[in-house]
Amino acid sequence: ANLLKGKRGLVMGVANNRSIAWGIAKAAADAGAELAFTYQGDALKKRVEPLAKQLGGHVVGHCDVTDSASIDSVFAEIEKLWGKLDFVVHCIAFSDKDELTGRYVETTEANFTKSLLISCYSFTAVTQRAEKLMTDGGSMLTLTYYGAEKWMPHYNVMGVAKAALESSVQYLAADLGPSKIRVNAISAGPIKTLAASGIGDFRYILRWNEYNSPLRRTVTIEEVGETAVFLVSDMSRGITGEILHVDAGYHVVG
Ligand code: 0WD
Repeated sequence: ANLLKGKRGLVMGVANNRSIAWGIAKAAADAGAELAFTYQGDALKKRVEPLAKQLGGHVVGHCDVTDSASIDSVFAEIEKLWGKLDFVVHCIAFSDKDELTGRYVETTEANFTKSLLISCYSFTAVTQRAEKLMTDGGSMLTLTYYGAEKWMPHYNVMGVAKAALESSVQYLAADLGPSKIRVNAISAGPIKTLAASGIGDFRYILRWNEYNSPLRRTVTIEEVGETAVFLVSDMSRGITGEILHVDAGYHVVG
């Protein structure tokens, strides 16, 4: 189907071909979207450039969301390239790995601040810039996890950051609704990616989901990608402020 034909989207957070952002990019390109990509630092540039090329996408530069000038420069590039924007996919999160194991109560102020800045505030910061380019309305999408809703082993400060991110989805949806910009999140089940490998006992969490989710399996980046296509397409034009679970149903388990 050509659900995204004529639409132009920015994809942030591709680290490699296992990234959720990459699953979304592939599905969006299959659906006819024209894509732009950012990368974080030179090490990832080498990975992102060939991937972007594979989908006929543009690389609009380095973006480290802790550096607001780099966010501005990426949006300036997009303005030059397209003059407007239809959707943004934000697949960015960070916590010091040492704090994704053991007890949440040990979280340091420095890692708390950095985790919330990168994993939560950056979506708001990106939305601020995107709003100006979404002159025909648009769709903002971010990625969250069930650890925002309930305690999960080892998720710790990321759970707190995701709770703040999910709340910000609601506030942003209300702010941007009058401009016909929708703001949603996908709450994905656990998937083995670079970021996930930093979480303690991640293999056990995958296994636990295989045994206990209603569909008795985990989900893939392709499945998250296809749901993302729906959420950034006009098919979902009545949906905003939503946290949509793509988790083989695990969220009903409790
Ligand atoms: O099980 C999972 N993998 C789940 C992931 C379940 C539910 C949600 N998510 C979320 C993550 O929390 C994140 O928000 O999905 C999003 C994408 O994560 P991913 O695909 O699992 O992980 P990965 O492929 O590692 O991409 C995350 C990327 C970074 O990769 P690394 O591993 O190098 O930190 O986020 C980017 C970076 O490319 N990133 C940043 N980008 C710009 N500025 C920054 C930053 N400061 N920090 C991290």
